[in-house]
Amino acid sequence: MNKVRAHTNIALIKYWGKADTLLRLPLMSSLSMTLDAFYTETSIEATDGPDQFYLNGSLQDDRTAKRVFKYLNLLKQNYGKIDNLLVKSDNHVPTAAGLASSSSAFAAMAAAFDSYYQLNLSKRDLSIWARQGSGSASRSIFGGFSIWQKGHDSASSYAYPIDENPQMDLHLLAIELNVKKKKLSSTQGMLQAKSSPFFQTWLDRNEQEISQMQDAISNNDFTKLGELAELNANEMHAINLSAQPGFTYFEPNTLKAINIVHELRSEGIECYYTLDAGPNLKILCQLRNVKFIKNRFESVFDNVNIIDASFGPGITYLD
Ligand code: 2P0
Repeated sequence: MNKVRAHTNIALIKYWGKADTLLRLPLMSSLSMTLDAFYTETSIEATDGPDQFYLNGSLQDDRTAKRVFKYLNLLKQNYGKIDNLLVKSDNHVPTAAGLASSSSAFAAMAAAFDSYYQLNLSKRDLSIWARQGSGSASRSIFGGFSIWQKGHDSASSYAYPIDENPQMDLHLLAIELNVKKKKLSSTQGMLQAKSSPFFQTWLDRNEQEISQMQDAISNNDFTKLGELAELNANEMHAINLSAQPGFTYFEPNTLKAINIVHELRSEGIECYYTLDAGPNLKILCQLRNVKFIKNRFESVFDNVNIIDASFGPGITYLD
């Protein structure tokens, strides 16, 4: 067996726009935090039967399996492999609800392929391959904080770690307001976002936002990190709202949750939010406020599931 675990990551400076859809080359660099609480475990082996993909124990025969084997065929072609493959993935993360399950999924997939065929790929090459499965997966090869540099072609567009064992007091509370599959895929959302009159401004600000976030990290400045992450997420969602036609991943409860963050801050409880291609808010806070913030959200939303995450590791080989 050759099981590999990869953790999801949350972008603090986001990837939202592609230069090349097929190769998943981004129009901007992004910076993320890998999370301990959400991960995917995947194993790959050759089989005498047909290609088969099991997700959480069930055989997939829909477009999920098609996407996986289309991706694995790229790897097979590149490395001269002709086997049919048996792929088993277990997702410890709500699938497709803006908690970026594809980031851990394709990082684990690339690493499991490498592991099964003993290709001994470098982390950089794994990041390049993971990126071609799902852009954000390029960053999940690494733990802690990492940057995916946009590059100018496939060979130069990969992630690298900034700090794989950060000492920063930083927690992310994932507020699961809705775990249903999202209506608009990230690929589609990114395509549509390009029609916003503010899209060029979004791109023009990227370099500065990355460098400010790097400074916040190296200065261990939680306040700056939170402010920058919240602003960047708001910019991304403003691009969506102002696209033509406009769209949004927000739901009524998303706005309700944003208002709670505003309220908490006005009470002197320091916290910030970020959100991705889905309605679920992620709160950035420090350990001393985790309990208080959780209690507040639980008192407003009945039976809401809140997951407390902090820094997770890069890809891990399990057996
Ligand atoms: C990110 N997101 O940087 C951004 C922010 C969501 C919002 O990357 O189309 O599944 O497969 O390359 O990586 C989610 O999109 O997109 C994502 P594809 P992916 O994390």
